[in-house]
Amino acid sequence: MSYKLNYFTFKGLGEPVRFMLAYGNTEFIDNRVEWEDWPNLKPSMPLGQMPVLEADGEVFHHCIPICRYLGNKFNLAGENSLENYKIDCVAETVNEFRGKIAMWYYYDKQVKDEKYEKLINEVIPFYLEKLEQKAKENGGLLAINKITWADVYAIAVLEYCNVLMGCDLIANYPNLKKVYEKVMAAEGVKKYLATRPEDKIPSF
Ligand SMILES: N[C@@H](CCC(=O)N[C@@H](CS)C(=O)NCC(=O)O)C(=O)O
Repeated sequence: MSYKLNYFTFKGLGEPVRFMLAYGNTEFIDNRVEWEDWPNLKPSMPLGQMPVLEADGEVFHHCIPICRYLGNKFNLAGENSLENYKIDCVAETVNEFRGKIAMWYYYDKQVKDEKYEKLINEVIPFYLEKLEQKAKENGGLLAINKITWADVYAIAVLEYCNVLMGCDLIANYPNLKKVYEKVMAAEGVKKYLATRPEDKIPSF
């Protein structure tokens, strides 16, 4: 069975899918599309956006639903509706957090400078403290007391946010560090990281 992930040449919304496939020890074609090649490819994508995963004879799009699908396949989902709600809720929180950082990153320099203090001193700590608390309650995992696709998703998103902010955002969050270490310790993830290309973030 062949898997092909189509995304750009940076982490962004593609990295959670790459991490999920790696965590599941699944060989995949990591199709990193150059920004200048995108206009030709865009019309062939379900919503004219990426990530798009070709797998199991289907074409999957939207990052979180793809991760949820892979989570179900790789035994990284919950056992019941409540557990699955908790997993979804973490993923949504992390996605919202990423959205705030990504929005800031793509402003022009003047607006970025104006908004930086609030982002770094208020917005980012607000989300990280909530997530730190979750990780504390679950013994170093975010949603429930077993590793789920939300943990893998969160760490991949965090890696992207670290690039955008130019620092290790969870340096002072010991329980989030535990989540990070658990995800990074997976054999498939270690293998993926050993050959992961450097990011090339286009200037949109
Ligand atoms: N809801 C989608 C959003 C995907 C999305 O915004 N993709 C952006 C890159 S991060 C994209 O393809 N931009 C190029 C374009 O819209 O032409 C998801 O969660 O995957």
